[in-house]
Amino acid sequence: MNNLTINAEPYPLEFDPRKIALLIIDMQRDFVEPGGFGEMLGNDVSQLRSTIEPCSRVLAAARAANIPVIHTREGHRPDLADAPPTKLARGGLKVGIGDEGPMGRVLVRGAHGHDIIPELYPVDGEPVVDKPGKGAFYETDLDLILKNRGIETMVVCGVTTEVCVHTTVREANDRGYECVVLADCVGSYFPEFQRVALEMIKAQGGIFGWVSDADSAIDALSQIHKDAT
Ligand code: C5J
Repeated sequence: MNNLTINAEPYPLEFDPRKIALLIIDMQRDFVEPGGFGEMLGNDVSQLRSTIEPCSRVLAAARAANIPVIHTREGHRPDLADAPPTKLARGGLKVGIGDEGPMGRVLVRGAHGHDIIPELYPVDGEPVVDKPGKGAFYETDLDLILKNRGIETMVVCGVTTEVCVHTTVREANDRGYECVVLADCVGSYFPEFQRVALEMIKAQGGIFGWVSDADSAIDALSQIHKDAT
């Protein structure tokens, strides 16, 4: 199969359709629904909800193209042994990580709030990477999963743009992966951070990666589907 191109900034990204994956970062209730960790930090979580519809369209296109889809979740063991004390103390929250909240224990694996929202729920065969930090490569098996599948390029969606998406894209870039971040599929609680975080990725000739959008990604992924049938 020939290489394909996704329309992106700072310039179109060429990719091998056998070596591309979709990575969806932390689309968990704790970040996008009221009563979760995001809201406990003082954020208006409705700011992130506009990402759900374009993300679900890209997810459907990735599934139709039969490319690997990988989901991540930020959170901790129930005994919190993998949570740095500094992270637990940060913000001096009344109800914080590990405490009982309206959706169960905050950012704890197995809690209702920790899980992925129903609109983007993984199906069988889609790995879910549980990560204790902001970056999806830190203390996880994501790199191994990608290497075993020969992945070189990732289409990146999820939240939040300037925290877990940025950290992960930087980690991926240093490991030699090419990431294209879809502007309408990533979200921030702060409109200014959203704008600047996307600028930062594509500045200086694409210092960390590329920026595109759901429609452009779907166009490119639909070419894989066409070629394969
Ligand atoms: C944050 C994340 N913002 N998934 N996590 O704490 O971006």
